[in-house]
Amino acid sequence: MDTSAPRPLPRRIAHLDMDAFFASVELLRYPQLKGLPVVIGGGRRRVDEAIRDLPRGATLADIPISAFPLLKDYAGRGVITTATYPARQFGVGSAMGLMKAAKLCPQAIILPVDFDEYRKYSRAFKQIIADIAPVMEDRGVDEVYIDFTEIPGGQREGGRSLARLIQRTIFEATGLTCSIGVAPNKLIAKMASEFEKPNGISIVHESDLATRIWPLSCRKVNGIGPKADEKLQRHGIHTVGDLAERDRDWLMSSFGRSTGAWMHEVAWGRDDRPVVTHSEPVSMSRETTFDRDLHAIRDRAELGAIFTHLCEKVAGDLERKGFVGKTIGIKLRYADFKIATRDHTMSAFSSDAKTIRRIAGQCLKRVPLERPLRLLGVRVGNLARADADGVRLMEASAKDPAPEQAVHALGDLGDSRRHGSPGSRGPGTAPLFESS
Ligand code: TTP
Ligand code: MG
Ligand code: MG
Repeated sequence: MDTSAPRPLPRRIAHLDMDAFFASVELLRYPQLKGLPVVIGGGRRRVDEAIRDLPRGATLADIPISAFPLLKDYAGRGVITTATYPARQFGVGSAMGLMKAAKLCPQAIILPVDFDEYRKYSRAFKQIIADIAPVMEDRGVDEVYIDFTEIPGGQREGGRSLARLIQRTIFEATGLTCSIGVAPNKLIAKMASEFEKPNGISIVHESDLATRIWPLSCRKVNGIGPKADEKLQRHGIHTVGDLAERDRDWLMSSFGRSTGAWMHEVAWGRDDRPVVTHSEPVSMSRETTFDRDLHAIRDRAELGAIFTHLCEKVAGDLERKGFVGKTIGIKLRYADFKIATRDHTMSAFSSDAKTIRRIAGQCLKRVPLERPLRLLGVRVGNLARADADGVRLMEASAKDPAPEQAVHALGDLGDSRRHGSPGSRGPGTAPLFESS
């Protein structure tokens, strides 16, 4: 009998997530705000420029705290992207409307979003990790999965010592803190990274399922959203443990075969998805929420300018990252928060702003435009590397019309160069971070 075959090492998967990421990056340039409630949201405003009018020789760190704008004085709309931990004590957090946040924490300082800066730090911390533990999967602007299994030291203390090394190296190089969960798989690692936030590490073993995972609410499972959770609640299932008690067959008949089977696996802490090192983006998009609701006819020029600007931004993103796309789509949010999307797939790839603008314009003709609009977005999907084999580019002059459906009175929105004024844009356009 051969007893010499090496036993495979137990899988140790880490999930790392930066703490209050956008806010923490802002505090690097405004260290005087450390310990204060700060929220990040809204577009750049005049007051933001004012606080940067520094006397000669002074730095951003010299700006007195009293010079920063407060949430209570903020009149615009939009949502908070994130808040510092001191602000979270007041119940303020991601995706909350600025108006509501101002009621909860009027004294919070509000800073505008600066995606370029966050992307810079995002690249930096991921590079640090990849240098230490190269089996890393990019999961968005501030988080990654890392396979510790085969990394030297990755098994020590269940992964704690490698996690500590990564945490310390990121902090020394950037001044940013993160939290890490190490577990037998991605599913549990993702939950575990939240256990000790901020600046924490938590190690979870298979044997900890009942004590550490089952007490959690089902919403903590990555993949169980508010709708599924509501339905689970209606069946008296509140925690992951409640879910584990249910019969697999019952889950499958109540939630559909694949969802039900997946829920059963999740409840028992099973997940064998690998850490995928090269995740390519599936789409790139830009969208903007307007300062005030806009009407397709009355505000045609302004909307047209914003629309063209969004297309140019997406084209720029594609160009910079070396991608081309085949599917072009739009997204509208009406004043009543209802969303409409349309897209069209072309016969060849493109990253050209004019082509994107033309196809997106045709998509726009296929949605109702009578109601006031709150948000406009442009997306390019079906991406390929611009230099990949077999990628045929659309000729700039080629006509690739979207199937014309009901053509609305508005027709195509105007062109920014003719109608738009530079000041008429909404607050900065937000790239949506997406990977697979
Ligand atoms: P998160 O990791 O969800 O949050 P966070 O890093 O701010 O805080 P935590 O310590 O709890 O991890 O998101 C990362 C960044 O993504 C966040 O700093 C801002 C942005 N973001 C949004 O813009 N909108 C959102 O709704 C969320 C959840 C995040
Ligand atoms: Mg985070
Ligand atoms: Mg995150």
